[in-house]
Amino acid sequence: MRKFALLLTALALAGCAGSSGPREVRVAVTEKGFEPAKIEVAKGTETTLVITRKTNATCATEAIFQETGRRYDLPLNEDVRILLPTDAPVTLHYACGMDMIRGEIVVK
Ligand SMILES: [Cu+2]
Repeated sequence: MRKFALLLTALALAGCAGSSGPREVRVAVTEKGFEPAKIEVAKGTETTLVITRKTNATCATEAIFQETGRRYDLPLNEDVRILLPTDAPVTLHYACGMDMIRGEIVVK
């Protein structure tokens, strides 16, 4: 979490080549589940969710999104990129195939 904040700061300081391309938010799959389990995203900002599974120790080898009905395989140590619908306020719920390990994205 702290590392992420520092990265954002670094990008801001670098004046980063601007707002080309979608913003990225990252979620890791660890022994604790989806981390962070809850993410807030600004409405109207094109945002890509990047999920990276970093453990074989849980059953979260896929993510199923309740609101969109989409299912994504999560291969170990590979970034899975998902463009989020951000045009309207919504809470997107996603979970492993058994609906045991859960996460959510709040667009507001
Ligand atoms: Cu599960």
